[in-house]
Amino acid sequence: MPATFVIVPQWQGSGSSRAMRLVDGASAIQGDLPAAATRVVDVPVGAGESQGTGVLRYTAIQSVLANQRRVLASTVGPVVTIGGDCAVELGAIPHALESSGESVAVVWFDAHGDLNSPETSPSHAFHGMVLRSLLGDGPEALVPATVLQSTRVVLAGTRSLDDDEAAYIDAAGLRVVSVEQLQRPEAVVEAIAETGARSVYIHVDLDVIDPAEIDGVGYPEPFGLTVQQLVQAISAIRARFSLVGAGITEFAPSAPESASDDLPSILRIISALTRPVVRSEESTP
Ligand SMILES: [Mn+2]
Repeated sequence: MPATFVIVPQWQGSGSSRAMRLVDGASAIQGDLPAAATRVVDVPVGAGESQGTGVLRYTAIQSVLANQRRVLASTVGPVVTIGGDCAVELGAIPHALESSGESVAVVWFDAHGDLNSPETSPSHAFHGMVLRSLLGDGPEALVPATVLQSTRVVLAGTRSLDDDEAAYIDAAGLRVVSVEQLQRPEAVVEAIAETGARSVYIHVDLDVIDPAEIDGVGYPEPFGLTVQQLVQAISAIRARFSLVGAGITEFAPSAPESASDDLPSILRIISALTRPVVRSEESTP
């Protein structure tokens, strides 16, 4: 079944000074997607308030989440969520887990861990906390009913962690596949196989890509993946596991007219996520 694209132009989860450019990024990607297969989630214009939660713009994030859940409830089959900031995964991943009915691993392609809590976060921006919230540790209204198991998470291409995030990774036993290891696409496939999962959700924060190959990200980190390596890793994953959903986040072009510099790369990634594949298991007689 072809994927439905759900656009979530949320910027309130980002702490970047160019957070509002995430709205331009979402709309630039939307312009290249088939309109009939695309839904757009309403995002409030205002920043919202933290209400003492330790989460910047907490009320706005809560209201986007409610809108996103309503849109997702009207979709059938796999969804590719287009951010917006990484916090759009708070609606997308529980929806994929609840819809798939089989054991799902989440592969988190991201330069960062997104594993802070309101207590440990230096910025209090929720996009840096979303994976930890998905794992069950966050403000009550931002912890999903279906939480992710730490044994089912694979961090991929991670290379910039706060000390508290590194400690959390060790304590929770999260698997990490480094940029170096990803020179061999099978490395991520093996890490997923170790989780025991049969299917996969793929999160892509575009900052997992090396800054030499992507311009429109708010938090560039050196020594990342090439677009080719990311596409090869996605293809290797899809050859082995069924894909229950995916997210592409954090596209924040420096100006609306410069979005076109990065769009060919982004469309290659979307194509790797959505083109039909025959899995190796199924092709073996
Ligand atoms: Mn991220």
